[in-house]
Amino acid sequence: MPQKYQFCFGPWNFSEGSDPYGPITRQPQTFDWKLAQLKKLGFDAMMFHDDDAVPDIDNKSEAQILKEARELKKKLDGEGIAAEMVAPRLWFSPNTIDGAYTSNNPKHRQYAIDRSLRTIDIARVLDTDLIVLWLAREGTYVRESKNARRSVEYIAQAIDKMLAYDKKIRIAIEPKPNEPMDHAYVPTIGHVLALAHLTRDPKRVGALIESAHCILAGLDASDEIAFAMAFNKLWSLHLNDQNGLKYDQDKPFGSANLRSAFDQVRVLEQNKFGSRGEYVNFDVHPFRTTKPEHWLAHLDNSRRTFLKLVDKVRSFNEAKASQMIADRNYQALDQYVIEHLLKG
Ligand code: GLO
Ligand code: MG
Repeated sequence: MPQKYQFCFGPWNFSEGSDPYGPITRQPQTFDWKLAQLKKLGFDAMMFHDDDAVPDIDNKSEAQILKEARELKKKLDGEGIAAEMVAPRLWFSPNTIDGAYTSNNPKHRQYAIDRSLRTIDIARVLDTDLIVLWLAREGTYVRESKNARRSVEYIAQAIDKMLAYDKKIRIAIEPKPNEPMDHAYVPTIGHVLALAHLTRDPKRVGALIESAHCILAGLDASDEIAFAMAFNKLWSLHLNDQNGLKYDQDKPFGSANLRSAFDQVRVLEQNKFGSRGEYVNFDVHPFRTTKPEHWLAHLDNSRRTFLKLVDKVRSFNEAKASQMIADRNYQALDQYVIEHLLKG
């Protein structure tokens, strides 16, 4: 049976167009509006930061956090939308200026752990066992400002606290080599899988791959996907695109490099991504120039491109490709891929 894919995105994917050089270009919308758009587009699930689920979380009691999470769960159930994951947003607070789990200030490290445990509380209520860690500020601007070995140990210790707090959760680390940091401590999927082995339960620590983050690390996203899948560790996926080594662009999937997008979909198909209930997430943003009336296009287009590439993968003549490979005629194989992608 061919894989039927399920699709997902997060409320932050309706971004408003601000960048370091200018303000927003689209007026912020409510959460309810975003949920209605997700539903309208026919997506299956939503991803959440802890404070997407419970806004202003730092100023709320544990009881209030649980109450608001329950209200959200009711809303999602009413729409038939699942929560894919919850991620602690550990990069906004004044307590995480110098990093979260790796801050040089012990009080701030504790804040990061406490907040991660609240994230787990929210995930339980939203009925997902997946916690995502994008380790945004775990790195340095000034290399000598932190002890790199101790930082890796701090991250493993923080993960241990989460694993001990809830015996059912799984943690998917989303590596990214830079931005906002100059250098991040967990830059690639190989680092993620190695870090899992420093924790108390490596089986419950896996990976989330984002296409653009692989490109920023100078790596091929389809090879990174295959690497994680060889370990059965690809628990979530952020497809998007990125035009080389620039700021993090989060372009629509396939927008910069269609062939790479084809290779990513091919590797997902070959390894049956989604057969264990995993979602295809698009971590994409509208261009700053996008008008409010075109605000859904980057999400809809990413899914359209993905599904068209699924067709391209399924109609790729594998027998013909195998013959070219047997003949070591990679010149012909290269051209066959190009012509297959160009075929109307
Ligand atoms: C930024 C990341 C970010 C995460 C999200 C989930 O570069 O891709 O969007 O995926 O915060 O933790
Ligand atoms: Mg992402």
